[in-house]
Amino acid sequence: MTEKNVEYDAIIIGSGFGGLYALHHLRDNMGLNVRAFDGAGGVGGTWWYNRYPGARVDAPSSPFYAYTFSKELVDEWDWTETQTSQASVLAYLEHFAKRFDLLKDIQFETWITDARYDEAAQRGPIQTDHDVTASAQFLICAVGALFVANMPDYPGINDFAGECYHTGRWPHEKVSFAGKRVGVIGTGSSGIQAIPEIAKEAEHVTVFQRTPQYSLPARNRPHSQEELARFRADWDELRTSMRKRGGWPFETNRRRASEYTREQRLAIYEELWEQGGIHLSINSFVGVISDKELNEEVGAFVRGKIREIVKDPQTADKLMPDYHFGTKRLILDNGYFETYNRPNVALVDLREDPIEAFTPSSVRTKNGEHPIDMLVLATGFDAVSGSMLKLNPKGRDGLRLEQKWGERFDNYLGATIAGFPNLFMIHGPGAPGVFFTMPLGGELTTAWIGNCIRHLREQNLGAMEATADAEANWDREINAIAEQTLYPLTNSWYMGANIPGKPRQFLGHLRGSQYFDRLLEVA
Ligand code: N01
Repeated sequence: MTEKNVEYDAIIIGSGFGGLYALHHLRDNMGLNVRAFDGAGGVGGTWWYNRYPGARVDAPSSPFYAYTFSKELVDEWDWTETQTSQASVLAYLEHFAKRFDLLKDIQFETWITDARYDEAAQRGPIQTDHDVTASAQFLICAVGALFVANMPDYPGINDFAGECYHTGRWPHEKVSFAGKRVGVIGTGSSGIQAIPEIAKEAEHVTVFQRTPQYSLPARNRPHSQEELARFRADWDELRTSMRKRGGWPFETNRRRASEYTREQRLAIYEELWEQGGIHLSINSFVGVISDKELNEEVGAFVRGKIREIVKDPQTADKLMPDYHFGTKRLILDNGYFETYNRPNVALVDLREDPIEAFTPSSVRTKNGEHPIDMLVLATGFDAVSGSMLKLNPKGRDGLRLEQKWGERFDNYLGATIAGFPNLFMIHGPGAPGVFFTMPLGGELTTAWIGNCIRHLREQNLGAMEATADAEANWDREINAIAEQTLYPLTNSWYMGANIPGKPRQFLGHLRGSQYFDRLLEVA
């Protein structure tokens, strides 16, 4: 498609949960002239890319990991399982795009190669790799918090001659593991979801683990019609509840650990483990993520469970997490630890036996050689800041985002950046992102962005941007919250610690409900 200098009110980059809702809201509720662009071949964002076997929503799931604003949509979509599969989430987003007639305003397979701010015009011109140029008064970056794949750079990895896939860039055609020796690097949420599925089919799986992880049983199960009917009947109340309770609709337990004996606490952990999901984390006791002693008690409980499940004691030893429970993203699995009881699965602990190099047909570690036919990289993402830096927009006076964010991801509210007028981010650094239910978080952020736009237009103002002071105060505010917890003590993608050289900075807002109150206050 060739289009030159088309003028829009707003350009949206990305058509995942955030971008699709932004298109609907700005176009249909506010009457703006909007165009969305996406490098992918269809809607879905992260759900379009992450098609690896076993991919499922690993949060308090359906119907809450979904749009909340339209009761009709809630009524007409039947979620079948409590932990929605990737294919179902993608089908839902495709349905959403059709139902709200969004596809006609999205240009797929088109990357924005240049996004600038033109001070004189108070507009942002863009260029794409498809001979399309356009401009808009507002640029909405719904570019995804987990998009830019982290590719390990082991010596010789590019010489590996077998099939090689990153979980975040999984092929659309079915990948067959049958008869193959598969090496998997990475045991975060993606690896832990994929490994049990791969092991069911492959001849042999070797898991290369850098950090052993806490993972809880997902206990995925079908939804009953009665359950869905109940959710629908109570929808308005549930939605309000999600907004108030950090994205989760139900009351969480406010028990104080000190009021229970150790035996009573262990009995409670046991019960919550059986319930599965994230209950052990959110429904056990207040302070699991901030009180070291209590945190260690829960961590020890989970380690005990891993030991009970994994039959070989040496393998179990290697699987023992040694960081503070919950300070890396908590993982929900479907039979992950059980997988190590299979005869075709081996675990390599990279901390004692590091990878030295790849050959065309194997991974060579300090202690030996592991022949493989296929390599699966479940090595995660340059999270949150990475996708904005890939876009690398230019602000006032040609300031490039990579210059501004060289040492710190300064911004205001995770939504705006000083020096970048009229640019808005959905789930930017410092926004609640994965610490809140992302679809609802996107709706609430978009409502705020829409109100900013409305205000500017009503007041006949051309542009708005954050001040440097507001950014500095905001930085202090979100860090003060993070520092009340154990999160900053752990190397995780939340801290930017998974990417060599990335500035160490907590990348989220831990109190989602308070954050959205704050947005209203700022407005
Ligand atoms: O990525 P990760 P992910 N050599 O960064 C290891 C969301 N998500 O794709 O822990 C060896 O968590 C790395 O080791 P370490 C969710 O928010 C959601 O799994 O850094 N290993 C780690 O084990 C999640 O948190 C869902 O020491 C290397 C792994 O690779 C986020 O996405 C499903 C390495 C990466 O784990 C990211 O999850 C999946 C190297 N050079 C994901 N580099 C659903 O809700 C990295 N590792 C469906």
